[in-house]
Amino acid sequence: MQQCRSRTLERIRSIDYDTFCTQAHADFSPIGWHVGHIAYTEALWILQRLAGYPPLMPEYHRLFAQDGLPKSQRVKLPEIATVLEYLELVRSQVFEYLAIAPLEQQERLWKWLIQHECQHAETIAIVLALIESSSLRFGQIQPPKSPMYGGLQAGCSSFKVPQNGGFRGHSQASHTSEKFNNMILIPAGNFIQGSHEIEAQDNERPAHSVYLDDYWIDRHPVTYGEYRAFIEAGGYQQPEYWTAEGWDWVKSNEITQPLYSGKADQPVCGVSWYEADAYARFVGKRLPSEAEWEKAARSQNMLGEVWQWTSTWFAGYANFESYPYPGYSQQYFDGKHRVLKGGSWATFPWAMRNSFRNWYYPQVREIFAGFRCVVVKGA
Ligand code: AVJ
Ligand code: FE
Repeated sequence: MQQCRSRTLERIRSIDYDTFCTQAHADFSPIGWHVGHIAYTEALWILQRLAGYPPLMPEYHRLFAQDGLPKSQRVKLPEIATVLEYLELVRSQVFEYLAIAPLEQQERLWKWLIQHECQHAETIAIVLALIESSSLRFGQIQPPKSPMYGGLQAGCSSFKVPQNGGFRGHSQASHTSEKFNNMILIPAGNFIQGSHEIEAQDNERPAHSVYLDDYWIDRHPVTYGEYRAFIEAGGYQQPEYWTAEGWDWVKSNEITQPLYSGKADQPVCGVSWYEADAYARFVGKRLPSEAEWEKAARSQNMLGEVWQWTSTWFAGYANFESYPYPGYSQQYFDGKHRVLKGGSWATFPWAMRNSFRNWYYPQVREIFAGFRCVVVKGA
């Protein structure tokens, strides 16, 4: 918990009050709200629910609860120092309780809470990237550079995709035609999807066996260099590559390139599901299902570069049981969110594993998301 907290605080180390309160985008709350919400959530689940303490600072309930104010009204925040004091007050009481807590019976909730902070810390990184770029009214957003992005900057070096490295070779990997260059054959068979580990979120459970036929998957996420070919071929101007919904979205938002910029050998970052889906069609491939992604991840390192869109709608696995509250995952089983896998360079390690499931609307491109493609033989 302390390591996670240090990294959260490092991420907001040198921001000013303006940055703390800015709503950079209608879909994202200000950074200061996320900080207060991290504290509020820790107080609610550990101090109130586990320890049975009365509500701490109830005046913050409306402001920092998930179901409190609409995002646009989360901009009137206490001073940075005041919110940080709240964070510290909650943490000191939590650690006092930890000394006597029956941790064996509570491990799942404590591990859930760490991952809750990780997810909000990633959203903070997204908001920072959006704010940093807001002076650039045209063109793409530059990758974060300032020291305020400490963690992000370190991540940017691992952002680079090795031409042929990283993967030691699948036992059955082979290449047939050019289309299959830099693709790996994942042989037909069953694998265990999801997780029953104590860290696993409700939506990763229960672990279950899934059979998949042979398929080929990209060795690395699609790079800016590769994606450029799509842009230069007029991909954003030609409806045949897009779903009807995607084409409407591209036209009405005048989208012509990914939101974030990068070098030719870096993974594309800042594309919506629609763009990922259209590119895949352009190269005669398709997006992987979540299961295809997850099975491949068993034999390939696929974590920590960019989140990767899949063709799967976010839904519960058979016998899903919500935890710790229906609003965490179940509320989003609405057939309107697509699953993302893998984790980005802004994801803390406690919330990054092959079975982890992220979800967003298909038009969201502010998150650190790219994609890789799959194809089956004969397709
Ligand atoms: C899974 C990242 C979409 O940040 O909205 C945080 C996770 N849920 N607090 C989000 C979450 C409640 C969620 N995402
Ligand atoms: Fe939350």
